[in-house]
Amino acid sequence: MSLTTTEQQQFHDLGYVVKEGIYTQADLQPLKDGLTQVIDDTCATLQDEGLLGAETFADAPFETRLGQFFKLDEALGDRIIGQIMGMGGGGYKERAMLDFLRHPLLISCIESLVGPDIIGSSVYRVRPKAPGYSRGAVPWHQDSGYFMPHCDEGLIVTCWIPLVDATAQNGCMHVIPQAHNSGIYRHYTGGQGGYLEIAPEDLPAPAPVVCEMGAGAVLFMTNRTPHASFENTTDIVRWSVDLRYQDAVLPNNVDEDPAAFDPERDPVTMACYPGEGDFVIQDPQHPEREITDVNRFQQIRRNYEEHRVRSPGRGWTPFASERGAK
Ligand SMILES: O=C(O)CCC(=O)C(=O)O
Repeated sequence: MSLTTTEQQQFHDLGYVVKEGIYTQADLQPLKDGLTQVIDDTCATLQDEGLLGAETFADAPFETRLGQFFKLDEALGDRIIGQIMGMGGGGYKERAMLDFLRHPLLISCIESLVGPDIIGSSVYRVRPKAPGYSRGAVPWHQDSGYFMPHCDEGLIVTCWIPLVDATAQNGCMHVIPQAHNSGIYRHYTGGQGGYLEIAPEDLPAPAPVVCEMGAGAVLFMTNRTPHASFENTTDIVRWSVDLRYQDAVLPNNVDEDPAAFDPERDPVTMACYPGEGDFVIQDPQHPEREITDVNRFQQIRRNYEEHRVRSPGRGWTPFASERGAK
C-alpha cells in the first residue's frame, strides 16, 4: 500500500492529503512507551529536586497523563514537556523514533511523492499539546517560512501524525488548500508561542480545512502549505509527531561536520535547515548509506546539539532579522 494515484493528485492539487491507518496501534506503541519513559524519568528528577511528591499519575492513560501535571502545577507540566521536546521538539532520538521515521508504509508513500532517494529532514518534532500548555497552539505558517529561501521551490514533505485521535476540540491541524503554489507569504517573528506567523490579513482566501484524523493517520503537506493548530479545550493530550522528507537532490547536510560549518559560506550551498542534521532514509543504489543503526542516528543528532549551527537570516521584516527556530 502506498499513496494511490488519486491521493497523489490531491496532494499536488490541494497541497495536502490525509491517509488513515498508516501506523497501526502496534506501530505507535513503542514510541508511546518511549515517551512515557521520559515522563517517568523526569518525574524522578523532579522528586529528587523536591518539586514533586509521590503522585506521578503513573496509572493514568497515555492520552491524559501529561494533562494531570498541568492541573497540579503548570511549571511541572512545562518541565516535563521541555524534557520530551528538547531541541524544539527534535530532541527525542531513541530506537522507537528511528523506527517511526523509517516506517515502511510511510516511506513507500513518501517515495511516491519525492522519488526513491529519500533524505530524512533535520527537522522532526514530537508535540504533546497538553491542555494548559501555553505553546501548544501553532499559528498560521508555511514550513518554508523556517527553511532557507533557496529551498522554496523544492518539495519537502511534512508528515503530521497524531498518536491519539486528533479532533477540532483537542487541537488538530488546519490547512489552507490550494495555497501552496502562490509563493511564500510574509512571516512575522514573535507569533503566538514564539513561533513565526503569517498575519491574518495576509492569509490566502480559501477557507481552511479542519483535519480531524484517527491516531496513526498521516497528513501529508508540502513545505508551502499554510497550516496552523489551535487550543486544546479537552482533557486529552493531543500528542503528535511531525516528520519531514525530501529528495536527495535537494540541498541537505548529510555527511557534513557541523563543527566545520562556515556561516559565511554561500547560503545556497547550505541545507534547507542547516541547524540540524539530515540523514539518509533510503538509497537504493547505496543502501549502506541508510541510517538504520540507532547509534549512528543519535551521533548525527548529538553532533548538532553540540555544535549549534546558526542559520543565516531569511530576513522577515519588520520584526525579524533572523528566522525563527522551528
Ligand atoms: O502539531 C502542531 O500543532 C503544529 C505542527 C506544525 O506546525 C508542523 O508540523 O509544521
